[in-house]
Formats: sequence, C-alpha cells, structure tokens
Amino acid sequence: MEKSIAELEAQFQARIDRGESIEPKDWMPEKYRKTHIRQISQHANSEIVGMLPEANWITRAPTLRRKTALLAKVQDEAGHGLYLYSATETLGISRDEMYEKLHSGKAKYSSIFNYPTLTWADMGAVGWLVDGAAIINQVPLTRTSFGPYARAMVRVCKEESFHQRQGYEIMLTLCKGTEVQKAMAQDALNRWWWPSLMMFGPPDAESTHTAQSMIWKLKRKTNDELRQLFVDITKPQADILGLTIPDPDLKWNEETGHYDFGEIDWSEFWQVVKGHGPMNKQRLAARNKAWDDGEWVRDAALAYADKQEAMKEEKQELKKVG
Ligand code: FAQ
Repeated sequence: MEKSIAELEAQFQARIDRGESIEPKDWMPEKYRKTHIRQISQHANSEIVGMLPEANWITRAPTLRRKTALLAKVQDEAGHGLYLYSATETLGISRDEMYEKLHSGKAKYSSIFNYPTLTWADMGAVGWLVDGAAIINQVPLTRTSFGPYARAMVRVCKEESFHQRQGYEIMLTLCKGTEVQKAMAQDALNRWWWPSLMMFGPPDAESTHTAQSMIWKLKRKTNDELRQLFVDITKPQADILGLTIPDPDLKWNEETGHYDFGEIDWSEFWQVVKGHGPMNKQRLAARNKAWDDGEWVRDAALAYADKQEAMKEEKQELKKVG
C-alpha cells in the first residue's frame, strides 16, 4: 500500500534523528529540498561574490609572498563556490537558474561582502574575522544532514583554516610594525568587527528558518550560539595582537563563562541585506561584468564539447560500417 506523505515525513525525520545522511536520490519533503536550495545556493553565491573584495588587492599586495597567498585564497573561494553550486544542482535546480538569480539581484549572498576593502590591513581583517566567522559557522555544517553539503564542507573548512591563518598573520605583522601600520590594523578591525558579527544572521528570536533547520539538522547550531562562540574565540586573539575590539560593552562574564557584548545595529544589517549597503551595487555590477566578459570562454567550451560529441558519433558510425 502507498504510504501517505505524513508517514513518509515521519520516516524521513526518523532517519535524520538517527544521524543518517540524506542523499540526492532519497525521498525528501519538498520544503527540505527548497530550504536546502535556498541556503546552499546563497552560500555558493557568497563564496563567489566574496572573491571580489580581496581580488581588489591582488595587484597591490606588498610582497610576492603575500600576493601568492592572496591569489591562492581567492582561487580557493572560487572552488568553494563551484562545489556548492554542484551540491545544489543535485537538488534539482540548474546552475544557469542560480546564476540568473544572482546576476539579476534576486538571490542573496552574505551581507559581509557589501563592505569595501580600503587598505592592505583589510586583507588581514577579512582573513582573520570573515574567514574566522565562516569557519565557526561551517565546522558544524560538516555534520549537516544533507550528504553533498556536509562533504563539501569538510574540504572547505580545511581551506578556510589556511585563509584565517594568513589573515591573522597579516594582522600580527602589521601590529608588530610601525605605529602607522598598527593604526591601520586597528582601523580595519574597527570597520570589520560589527559586520562580522552580523554575518551569523539575525537574532534567533527573529530568524525565519532556524527552528525548522535545527530539526532537519541543516543547522547544527543557532545564529546566536555561533555568534557567541565567535566572540569568545576572537577576543583573546585581539588581545594577542594588542588591538581593541570597538565595543565598550565587551567584557568577560564570570557567571556565564562567556563574553558579554554590545547591541548589534540590526537596522544596518537589514539595509545591507536589502541591497542598500556601501558596495551592493558595485558587487553586482562586477559579477555581471565578469559573466559578460566570460561569454566567449563559455561559447568556446560548448563548441569544443559539441565537436567532441560529433567526432565520437562519427567514430561510432565508422565502426558500424567497417
Ligand atoms: N547576509 O532565518 P535566517 C564565507 C537572511 S561564506 C545576507 O536566520 P538562515 C567564505 C537569510 O538568508 C559566508 N542575508 O536564515 C568566504 C534569510 O533570508 P531568506 C556565507 C542573510 O538561512 C570568506 C533571512 O536573512 N556563509 O564567508 C544573512 O537560517 C572570505 C533570515 O535569516 C554561509 O552562507 C547574511 N549574513 O541562517 C568567502 C553559511 N543572514 O533566505 C570569501 C551557510 C541571514 O529567507 C572571502 N549559511 N540572512 O530570503 C548559513 O549558515 C545560514 O544560511 C545563515 C542564515 C546563518 C547565514
């Protein structure tokens, strides 16, 4: 006898509760599929748009060593975007559709990439804080219920860890340098601190998706839990650098065993998410330009693939004849 949707959903949830991995060909509720397409494609978009603020500094890196590391990091982000688009495709959406949504401004990507990178110290701050926040968010995702996403996260996290270290090392070098260099590092921290806290998403009480995503084990920790972990890990790192986190309310709380921190400006966050951040227009324009400029490469690759296919068919015909 055919099972009802309610029975299928109960069995599906039981699999998740037992810690089983859900694979693309398995039955899944439509809402599970859709919310995974939403989160994983937004994540992929973030990796791709996230290349732009740092790519801005590749030609101006101060030494060959810095340039090599930055170039490798930006290329890694492209790779992350591609694994994540592939993982999303297994859920039944085409890459063209995802690109179209990104390029037309309909799809989201992380708020953090709508801030400008003004000085070389921003390369340090982005690696330290933005990749640092990304790791804290993504390590729990290596245990997310959807197999292709969890597996992509394992490799992504290894690479993010190198990115975080290269950023922190830039900060350390600047902080051990001249007064001007240290001031540059402090200025970068001042500008990137609050946007980094916003990366984790709205407070749990206002988060649309967290409750359901926790039940499906798409999310393994909530936005607020991850944000707190980030503050707890990052504050001692700032102390080692001798830098001050721009939050007068940041202090250790003996009772909770965590740092308390100040109020986040959520109106700024929503402005950025809605497309009115400092760099939203430039980011979208740069993505569209890269897409348009790459048209001839896509055409050439397709023409080559068509030719290969035609040659294969011709060979098969000849075999039949001969
Ligand atoms: N920016 O209900 P929630 C990286 C939206 S990768 C923009 O809490 P959810 C690597 C959210 O989509 C960084 N929008 O949503 C790198 C939803 O709107 P919707 C990206 C945001 O999904 C480093 C609405 O607000 N990482 O940095 C943001 O449960 C350096 C309500 O929010 C990931 O994507 C935001 N920050 O939780 C690359 C990790 N936050 O969709 C280059 C995977 C929330 O209903 C250089 N994603 N919104 O229209 C996640 O963990 C989750 O999706 C969250 C949001 C935690 C981001």
